[in-house]
Amino acid sequence: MTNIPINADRLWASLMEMAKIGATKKGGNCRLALTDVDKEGRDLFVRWCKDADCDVTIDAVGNIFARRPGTDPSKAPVMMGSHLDTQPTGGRFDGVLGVLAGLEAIRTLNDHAVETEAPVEVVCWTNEEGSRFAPAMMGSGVFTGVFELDEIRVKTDLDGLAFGDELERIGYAGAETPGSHEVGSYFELHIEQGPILEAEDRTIGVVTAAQGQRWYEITVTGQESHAGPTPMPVRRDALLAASKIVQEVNRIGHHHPPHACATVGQMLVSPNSRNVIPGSVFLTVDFRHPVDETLSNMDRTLKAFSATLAKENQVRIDIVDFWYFPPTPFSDGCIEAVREGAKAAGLGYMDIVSGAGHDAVYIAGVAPTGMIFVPCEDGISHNEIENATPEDCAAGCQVLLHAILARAEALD
Ligand code: HGY
Ligand code: MN
Ligand code: MN
Repeated sequence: MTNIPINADRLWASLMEMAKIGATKKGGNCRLALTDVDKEGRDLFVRWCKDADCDVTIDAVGNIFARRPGTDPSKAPVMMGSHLDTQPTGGRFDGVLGVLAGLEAIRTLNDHAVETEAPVEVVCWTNEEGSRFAPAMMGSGVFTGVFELDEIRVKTDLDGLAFGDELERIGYAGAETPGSHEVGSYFELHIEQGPILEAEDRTIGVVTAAQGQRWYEITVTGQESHAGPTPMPVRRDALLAASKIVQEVNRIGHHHPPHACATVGQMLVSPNSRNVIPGSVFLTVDFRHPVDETLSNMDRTLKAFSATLAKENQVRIDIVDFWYFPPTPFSDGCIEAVREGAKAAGLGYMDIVSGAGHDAVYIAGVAPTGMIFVPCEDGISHNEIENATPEDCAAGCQVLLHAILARAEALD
């Protein structure tokens, strides 16, 4: 039963149809969370789920649940999913593959009139990317109690628009209380977003864990003054100090090879005028590592460096610990179901730790959870050129179907 074939052409057609929404000139997607194009993508997904005879419910943070009934409605559902929102220069597969592969698995069960004891669901989590509204993984974070709904609703984007208002504006502030929805187990198919599977020539990544993350918001305050008459020795140049933080963040990343990652992704310079010495700089730092103690070490190093830098450069440096989650292991039962799925499909596979954060990290806190990776071209993601092959997408979907069928009869 677990080897019924998914419809690879239908999956690819759905991916390409969704990719038309928020399509960018370089062939990627821009569907920032809670924008009109995010709504358009959600609406299409909901329509497809209803066409597949699913019951669709939406919770108060906008998570969409599409349920295919099982023979025993008292059993908690086996859930699949990911996200439809993208980065501003995002690709056509990050998140989307997991949502539409879940839909394809349900369509395949319908095609073959397969009955499962437990209900099977596909979910679209709200604002996984954390680009327009930070932090990331908001929908799954509220669902699992990591974030309070009220604290998330008042988060604003760079234009001062609030999450809660935008969610209502697009019509996805649902009635269901986040977290009241049972989860028997959860599987997320995702592109790897890194180069390992391609380099090792494996089709399936059996994801054993996700590395931990620490996000910081740093404000450097110096003194604006005239770029002409202000002598170099008396300047309190916020951008000079900020640039030294950027260098140090990069050094910290290189200091813990091979897994540590350290990135400054956002920087806002004020007043951002070519003949004014910058008085203030806002920048973000993203640290990641699979070992929590190393992540703490990176944290301590950054803060010690910044304290010394502030004194030496006569600037003020405020560091906000903006977001943290520890390295997160996935459940042995789900990992084994993924491995069995890869073997049953005759696919090359390997264990892998996720460098990226995913909604599965939070769901792992409330239910047995597993992830499946497939390669993406040159390991590139969060980039409009992000690409995956129809064959790899289909292979990942086949393993997903196998894994959920194995669980839909026998839950942990
Ligand atoms: O940042 C991440 O790892 C994810 O793409 N939100
Ligand atoms: Mn993603
Ligand atoms: Mn992403």
